[in-house]
Amino acid sequence: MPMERILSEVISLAEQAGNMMLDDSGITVENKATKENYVTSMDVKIEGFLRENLTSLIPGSFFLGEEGDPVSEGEKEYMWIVDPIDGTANFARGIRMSVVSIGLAHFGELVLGVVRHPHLGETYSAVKGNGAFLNGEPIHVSDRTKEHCMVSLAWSTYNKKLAPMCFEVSQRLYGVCEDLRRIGTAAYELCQVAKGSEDMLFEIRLAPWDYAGAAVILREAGGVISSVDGDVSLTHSCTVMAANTAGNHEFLSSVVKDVLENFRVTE
Ligand code: LIP
Repeated sequence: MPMERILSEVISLAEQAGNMMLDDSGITVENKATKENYVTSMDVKIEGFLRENLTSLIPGSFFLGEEGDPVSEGEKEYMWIVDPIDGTANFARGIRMSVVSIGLAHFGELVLGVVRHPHLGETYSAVKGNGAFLNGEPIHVSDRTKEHCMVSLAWSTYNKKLAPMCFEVSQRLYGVCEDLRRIGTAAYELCQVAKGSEDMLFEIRLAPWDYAGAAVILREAGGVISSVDGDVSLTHSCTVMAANTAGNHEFLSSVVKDVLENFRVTE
């Protein structure tokens, strides 16, 4: 099946999953490893829906989701990397800022991304080499210089021992850039960089399902995303740095790497 046809099917599935999210009555909420890390019955329901339908769309494809068993190591021709609800803490508290995030990798290279925000009616999509879109309209990163950048970031909610390092990065960026934002869904925030509303993102120890789909969208919109060691990982959490331009990505990387070294934090 051509990738454009797969994209059309994935957009439909993401919008169906988003519609499930809109009916948030009667959900149950549980904590995972820490009091800050939630999983709801809706996360599990949406992940089951996407696991069944995405692996049927490409027979033999693997599925790596936030709520299911981790995928085994090794090369896979096609692998779905899915966060059924990115921004679960927002969703569990009734803050209507959560998205469905779907990425597809082909032999370890990200080739397709869809991010759906059901409350705003926004579908971000991209296939590698074919551009990035919001509801079918082309999107592109901004050309703002670092002094005029708005930066999305977080403070290691799931491992607060790393928070001091994140606060140091925040302070250094706040002294140079225009302003900071903490929205609580990396996939949506990366899409805001892709559409030119925001300009950078930094987050330590993000999981692949938080950024896989949005990374394709951001790159196709002209942006840059990496970990501190190179490309973002498809199977393990990593520190993510994203920017509208190569120059701003270099600036962000220099700040993050200097702080990581000073705090002796390793990936
Ligand atoms: C969330 C990320 C967000 C991060 C949150 C959380 P989840 O993913 O998208 O950027 O700051 O702590 O990890 O857990 O809601 O799927």
